[in-house]
Amino acid sequence: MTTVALAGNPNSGKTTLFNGLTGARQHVGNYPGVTVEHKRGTYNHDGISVEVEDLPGIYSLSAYSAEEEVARDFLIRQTPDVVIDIVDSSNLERNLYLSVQLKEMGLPVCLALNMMDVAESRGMEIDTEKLSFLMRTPVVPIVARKSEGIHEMMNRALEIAGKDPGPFKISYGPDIDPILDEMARAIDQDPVLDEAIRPRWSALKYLEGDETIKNSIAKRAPELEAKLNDMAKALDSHLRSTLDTYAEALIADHRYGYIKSILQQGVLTYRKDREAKS
Ligand code: GDP
Ligand code: MG
Ligand code: K
Repeated sequence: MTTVALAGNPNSGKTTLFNGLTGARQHVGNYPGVTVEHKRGTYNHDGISVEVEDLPGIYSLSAYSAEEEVARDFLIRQTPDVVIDIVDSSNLERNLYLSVQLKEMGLPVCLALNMMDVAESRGMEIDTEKLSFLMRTPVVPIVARKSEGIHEMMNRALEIAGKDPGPFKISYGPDIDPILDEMARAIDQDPVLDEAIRPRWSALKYLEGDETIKNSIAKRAPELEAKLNDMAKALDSHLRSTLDTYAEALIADHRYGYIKSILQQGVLTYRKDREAKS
């Protein structure tokens, strides 16, 4: 059975979409060991049975909260065939921060631009084709509350389910990029590590100071972890002395910069005659 995970920021409309898809065919429980709610249901799409997982609402994949940890763990361990990323279109810039990270994980991601009714009432015009081209991923406008666009969204999601989404790399600048490449290569070439998620993502998380990734590599490949640790430390001390910053902060800056540049390439514009049209 094809598995679809619904990911997104809190209040982006995941549960509305989940309930619309699965109706009464759902099962609610808790994730083992944590009090984060776990919801799974089934949906029949033109005769294809799809298992849908409603992940906890998150802003990032950094594992700083129980919700992030649960969502990330699910994505890493269960590797759903496709992730539908529910985006609140009326807060496009902030919501894309998670979308970029989902893409960086190397999973097939379909962007569902929800709350299009709200975005439109605010005069926002979103060029979905341009966004799709720049993010290298399908983008479908929906209004979950009115069940608009859902069938098309599922069509696009199932088209990419289980397929290699191809590379998605954003630049973190001249200080970080070469180190990131070197760390990713070391992880990739390590005979013991068999990272389900792309090595570059693990390297990125390592540089962001992610304890879960660090411990997981340390447990299986302690020599490699010592080497990665030296590289990360050297980078941080270089960044501190030259730019008065550190890797995690610089990585976040570049991600936000990348999103801003996408929006400024004509993805987001504001209607000037919005009074006249409404
Ligand atoms: P979740 O936190 O991601 O699970 O979000 P919910 O599904 O609980 O939705 C948050 C709020 O947004 C609820 O009041 C929904 O009724 C509302 N909502 C969901 N989808 C839409 C939509 O497309 N348009 C509008 N206007 N409201 C929506
Ligand atoms: Mg919810
Ligand atoms: K490997």
